[in-house]
Amino acid sequence: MAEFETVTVETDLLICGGGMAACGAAVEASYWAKKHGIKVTLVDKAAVDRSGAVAMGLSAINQYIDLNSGNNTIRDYVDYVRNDLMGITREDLVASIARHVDSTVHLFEKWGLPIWKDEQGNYVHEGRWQLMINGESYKVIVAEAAKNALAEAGGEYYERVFITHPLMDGQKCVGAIGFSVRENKIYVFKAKATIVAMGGAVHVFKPRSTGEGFGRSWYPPFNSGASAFFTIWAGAEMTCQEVRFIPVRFKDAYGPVGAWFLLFKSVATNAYGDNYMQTNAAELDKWLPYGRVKPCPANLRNWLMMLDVMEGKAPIYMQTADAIKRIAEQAPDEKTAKRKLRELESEAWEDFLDMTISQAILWAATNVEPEKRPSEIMACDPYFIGSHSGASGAWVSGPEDLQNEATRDEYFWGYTNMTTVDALFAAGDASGASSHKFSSGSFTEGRIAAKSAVAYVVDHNEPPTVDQAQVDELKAKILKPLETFQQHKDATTDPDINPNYIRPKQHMYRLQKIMDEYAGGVSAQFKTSDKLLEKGMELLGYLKEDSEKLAAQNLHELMRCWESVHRMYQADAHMRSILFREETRWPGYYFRSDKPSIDNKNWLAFVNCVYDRDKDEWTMMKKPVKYIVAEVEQQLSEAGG
Ligand code: SFD
Ligand code: AMP
Repeated sequence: MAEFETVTVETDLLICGGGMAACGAAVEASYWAKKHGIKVTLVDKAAVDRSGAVAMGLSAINQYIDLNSGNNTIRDYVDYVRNDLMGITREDLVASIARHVDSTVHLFEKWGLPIWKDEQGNYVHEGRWQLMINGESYKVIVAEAAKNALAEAGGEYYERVFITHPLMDGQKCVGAIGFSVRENKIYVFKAKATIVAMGGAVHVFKPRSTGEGFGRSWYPPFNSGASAFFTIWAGAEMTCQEVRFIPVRFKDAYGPVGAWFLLFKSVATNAYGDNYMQTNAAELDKWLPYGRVKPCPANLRNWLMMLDVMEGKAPIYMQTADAIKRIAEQAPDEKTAKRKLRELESEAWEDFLDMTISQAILWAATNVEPEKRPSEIMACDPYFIGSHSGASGAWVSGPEDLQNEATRDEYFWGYTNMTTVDALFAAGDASGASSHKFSSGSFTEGRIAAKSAVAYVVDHNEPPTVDQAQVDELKAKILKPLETFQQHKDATTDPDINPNYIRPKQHMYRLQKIMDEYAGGVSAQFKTSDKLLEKGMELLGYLKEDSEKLAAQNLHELMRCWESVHRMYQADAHMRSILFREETRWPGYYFRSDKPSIDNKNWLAFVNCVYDRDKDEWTMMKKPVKYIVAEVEQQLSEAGG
């Protein structure tokens, strides 16, 4: 096998990932690093300019509180998030991000991000909390700011280095290990504090687009569960691992719906023209108190749609033509109406071109004129994205000043955004129970985590102890698939068919089949049960055994091997958490047929879990949901929550 050089990088603060949260962390950490003489290092598996979920750009900034307007308060946002997550949220974390997010958005604008303005020069809101942007180059702008900040503070960044594992000194994280996806190099990063910001996970479940469309999913194919694996392997307490996210999107190319529903006030209907949000409204009473909150929680919006699909009333359509016509008709005269119509048409196309270019291509390829006929929408496949309307991630400490007597012991243990593992911080999709951060909130949480991690380094400024035996062991483990391939490749004539190994694609397909059929994927109409989960977990156990036989032909495949292993741990945590929570709380995300209703009496609680890598054992636990404002508790209990 080819020789691998080991590159050792010694730093004070290590930022794993180069997405929104990592860039926020780099900007903020660099500011404090200069003051304290601290070295900051960022490492991304890809090129920061176009990595992560924002790679293709976005057409909206989904979290902006607009505190200066006086129309909204932090409390309003916290209420919105808690209700959207059916009561399960860490209010302290949500509030911590919300109180700083506006300043992040103003920074984006200063750095050159075009935010839509109306004739009076005010931001154009998509909805109450969302702003419209010309965001094709959003990530490039944010990456430039992060790189400039690092350069000014003497920091550095590494691109195309895939992080596989944390480095541990007992219960403390002392850095990370990974490999270059282009050169034969292993990277050992030794750090006094580490921030995990490697996004969420897709392709844990079988996607709707397979074969020739494989890779076209809503969530970017390159986010593959690295954050979850890193924190799980380090022994960090994880939360909300059952809270997957299934967005509703334009069918097959996954174009966004937010602008249609919120900005254009469009309606979606079944094939017979019925608005399922109205015709199925009675169903909402089964999911109280959240069934009757405004806006209706995302999973319940999905659920009302799915009920029609299950009754054979598909396809489901976004009535784009009606929405455009309705807005144009409000114009005072015909000439203005015509101009408005043209404007709306171009906004509709731009919404896709800024964020999901393939949807515009699909519209063009299938002769869709949104002003003339409706377009199909559907529920995508399940994703793990704690920064959006899912909630999975690590359990992190909240800020001290937002705790009250009830929350302090549960939600606060020192440095803000530190996980339960010493010196290990998490932000963005990597931290859980603080949904609806989106791009701006993830960047903000990266800033919060970085400020706190720098404070940790200042307080614990001793060199990390990294055991060489651990590094050697991990290095051998990481490179093993290359060795396995070389050793056995000549046993057969087709490298895909070989009794001695499993290739990463086969491994991923097997994982996806298990999750799809047993854990409530697309084919199972998002339904599962205790019995299905138990069987699925047994099968996942065999896959775990076979992971020892993963084989990689080259560096690219080596990355694919580790992506699949990362996803497998995310899958494990997910199934265990669904099984542990003995109710259905988020119909529209998943439905447990053996426990088909919400049980606020017993399960208005977090499901947390911890993995012991030495024993290969999981511990499941229930953690209380506490509110940072006491009246909320009161209101909820009066409403049966
Ligand atoms: O509306 C490793 N999101 C939207 N947010 C908005 O504000 N507005 C929108 O319009 C949004 N839309 C949207 C969104 C997401 C997606 C997928 C689509 C559309 C199609 C949400 C935000 O994008 C999201 O909240 C943030 O990006 C989350 O930030 P963060 O930092 O947690 O994740 P990231 O940006 O994806 O970055 C991950 C980074 O990790 C790297 N990485 N690095 C080293 N080693 C490994 N093993 C690694 N694995 C991953 C990645 O390369 C990347 O740098 S809307 O349609 O919903
Ligand atoms: P999306 O494009 O679906 O990610 O939506 C962007 C933002 O709008 C997110 O904050 C969503 O929660 C919100 N949103 C989308 N559709 C609706 C809807 N029908 N009602 C309320 N909020 C919505």
